[in-house]
Amino acid sequence: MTRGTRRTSWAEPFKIKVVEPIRMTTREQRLDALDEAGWNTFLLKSEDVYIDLLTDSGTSAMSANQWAGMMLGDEAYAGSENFYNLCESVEKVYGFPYLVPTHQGRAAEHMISQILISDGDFIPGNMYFTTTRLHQELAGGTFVDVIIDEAHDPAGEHPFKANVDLNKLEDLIDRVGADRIPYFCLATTVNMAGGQPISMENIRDLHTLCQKHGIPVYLDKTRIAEGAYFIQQREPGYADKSVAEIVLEICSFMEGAWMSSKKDHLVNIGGYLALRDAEVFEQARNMVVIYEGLHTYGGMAGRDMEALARGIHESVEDDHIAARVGQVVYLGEKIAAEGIPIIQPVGGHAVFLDAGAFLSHLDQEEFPAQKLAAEIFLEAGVRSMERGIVSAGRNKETGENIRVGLELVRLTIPRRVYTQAHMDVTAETIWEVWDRRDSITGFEMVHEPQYLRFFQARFKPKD
Ligand code: PM9
Repeated sequence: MTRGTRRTSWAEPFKIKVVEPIRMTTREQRLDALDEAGWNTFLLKSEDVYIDLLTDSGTSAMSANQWAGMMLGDEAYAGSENFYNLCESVEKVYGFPYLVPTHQGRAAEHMISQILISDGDFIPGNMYFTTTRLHQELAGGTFVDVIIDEAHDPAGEHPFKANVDLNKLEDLIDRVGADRIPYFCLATTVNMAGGQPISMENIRDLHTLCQKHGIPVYLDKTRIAEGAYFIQQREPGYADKSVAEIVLEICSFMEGAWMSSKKDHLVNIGGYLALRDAEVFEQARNMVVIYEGLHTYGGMAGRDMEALARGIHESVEDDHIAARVGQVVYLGEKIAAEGIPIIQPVGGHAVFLDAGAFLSHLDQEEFPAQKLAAEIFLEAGVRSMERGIVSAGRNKETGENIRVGLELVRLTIPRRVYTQAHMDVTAETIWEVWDRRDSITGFEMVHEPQYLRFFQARFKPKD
């Protein structure tokens, strides 16, 4: 971004070539839609949504270059040219020599969990993610959160809330022994903590400690570019490094990584496992043919792999990532300006409303974040997502709801999709709900699926 003395505004480094109409509905239509959807924003029909901030996953706008690549799809069953282009992009941008493609991130999580985890193992990490933890549990492991305490404080301004508390990790190693810890599960931006980053210093120290105990560090690489951008902006010594250089440095500490390409990589579908260990690679390459497809497409069409190979390079361009995070911060600051509680500092992919504070008159078991997401939709057709007690699920031993410290609503910004005016309408919608917050009542859950309940649970308003 070039900044003159008078010019402090920035603009996206692209112009718009194709548009997709969206429509506003009436309050009555939205009420009917919510009722039909069991008051769960995941169960709404997209045609009823005005501004869709449910997720940044698979919702990006592709570039002209990516669309051009789609026409070069080599749809051979085996050995597609696009697979080799994908391998080349991953090796160049992240430095991993081995790649196993998957249709999206959780398929890669499934494979790495099955390969590395044995029954009774413990997997430490910097806060859980829903699908990641489930795959670790299904493989017989128990996730242990060793993130710093500051991550659980919504208002705290710590610049690297995703940092690992090395004392907590050492305590775990002392308690269960390093041989019960197959790997450390690291995230460079922690989704459930509000899209918060980790510092390079902490990554380096974590790597040193893990190396001492023979524990490999594996990375959930989803949204790594946003994490690298925060390091560039906030960590001493990184201001002059490019996001691409920082990304490569982060990966240099990792034994392997899985990726949901539906986020950073600006594609609508895709993912992979990227590895250094030839033996783990051989096992994953063998496993992928059972669940995904041949090891040279892993559930993606050739054209998808080509769009992905190109999106990987675009994802680490400094101007792109500055505009992407800039838009998120713009929305966050506009909402917070009215005194509305959000997670601070604003994260990389989303603004997280502190629903526990927003609806402080509700008990957590009345699902304040779930209700707030529904109220925001009712107000103006803006779709968001619960990230609190519903997402956290139940304790696998006691069966109790896990009363997580963070009860949040996530307003997630798709990449290159919405304008600043959409952000303004969204902020104004939140202001309106804030003004009538005292009259909002809670929910009871009337249908609860066994796995990842937040996707399909149904609710009933208490009023
Ligand atoms: N994240 C999200 O909206 C997709 C829906 S799950 C609520 O944030 C991380 C950090 C993710 C993630 C998906 C996955 C799984 C792994 N790690 O959705 O399977 O944020 O591609 O990736 C979602 P897939």
